[in-house]
Amino acid sequence: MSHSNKSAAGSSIARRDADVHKAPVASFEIYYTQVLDQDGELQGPLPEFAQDSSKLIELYRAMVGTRLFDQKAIALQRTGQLGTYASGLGQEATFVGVGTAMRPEDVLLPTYRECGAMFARGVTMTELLTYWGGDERGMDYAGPREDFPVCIPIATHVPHAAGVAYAMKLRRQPRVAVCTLGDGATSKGDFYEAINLAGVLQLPMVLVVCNNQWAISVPRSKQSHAQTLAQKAIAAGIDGEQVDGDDVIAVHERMLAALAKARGGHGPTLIEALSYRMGDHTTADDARRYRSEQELEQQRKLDPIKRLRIYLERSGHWTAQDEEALTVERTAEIDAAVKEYLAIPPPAPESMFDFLYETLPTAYAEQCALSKRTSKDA
Ligand SMILES: Cc1ncc(C[n+]2csc(CCOP(=O)(O)OP(=O)(O)O)c2C)c(N)n1
Ligand SMILES: [Mg+2]
Repeated sequence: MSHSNKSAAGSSIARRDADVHKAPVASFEIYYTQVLDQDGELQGPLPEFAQDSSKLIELYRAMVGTRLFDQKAIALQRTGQLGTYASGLGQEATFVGVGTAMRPEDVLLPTYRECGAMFARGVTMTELLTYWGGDERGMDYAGPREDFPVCIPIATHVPHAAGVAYAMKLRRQPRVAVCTLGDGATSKGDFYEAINLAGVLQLPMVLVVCNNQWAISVPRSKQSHAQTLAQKAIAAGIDGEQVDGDDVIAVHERMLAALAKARGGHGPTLIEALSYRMGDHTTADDARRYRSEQELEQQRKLDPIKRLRIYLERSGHWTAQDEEALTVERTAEIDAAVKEYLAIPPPAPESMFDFLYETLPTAYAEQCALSKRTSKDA
């Protein structure tokens, strides 16, 4: 069909539409929340929790710690002391805002980029380094025992989160399952199935779509034709909203609201946190191959740490000396964790079978026995 034929067909559809009676039956709006803009200027009143400056300082310290850990992890990978690592550079406000809003009894189901949320939950730096060093024991957290391990397969943990939330609901527990996922993950069937269930069963669940504008080399514009990812929630009959994911105050505030709603039995919420992946996808990637330096330059202006620092300094709650002391303190903590991690003896090769199945199928049981014999001989 030629282009002109197409337009003719289009206008005939428009003519036919005008002939029939139609009335709107549903309409929806997606709200966007921002408290602190990129220059550290308040866009409205401070939420109640943020009126306590010590709370803001706690969030700031957590974001700085996350970034320093991230830099160290990349340096360790580059020097052959860590496996592939997925940096959260630029997304610290989202992850810290999410993790710090949860209660200890809630359950976090993260993907691979959210160390800021995991630290807030009580996962240690040593545990995370152990995991990224290729040792599954790093996921056997001493702290948040019921939080889920890092989920590498995209979106497969979203139905798990619905299952966890369903168990909480059946047991009448005032707890919430929080599932963090990427923009790319919202294209998976697992995601749609899980949010449908969350809506139907009115589960105590908060989904945080950490929209960092990229899914490896696929930009947001090629991920979905939908204007927002938050609106995907509407089709599942659940509330969806956007938040400035580089504004830790806004993220923390919207999380508190969604958690309270879920805990009170009023169902799930999907929060799309708009941010940007400032680093490569992982240490196995080179983002210069598919995105421009100009884009990165633009995004650097949105830096979540910079804007809160400006705000804290302007309001007289933070100084250059505080910054210096924080860097020294966090660096020492990270160095101690690295030392501890490097001293852990590597796992036995047969441990790869440990967490696969409750009862190993015969073929694997044989391989496991063989592996045990080989490692004893070695
Ligand atoms: C089921 C599955 N398919 C493909 C991959 C390969 N993969 C790893 S990360 C990724 C992109 C994910 O993008 P997004 O959900 O936006 O998360 P981000 O990495 O940006 O945080 C893909 C396709 C995978 N890990 N799992
Ligand atoms: Mg992404």
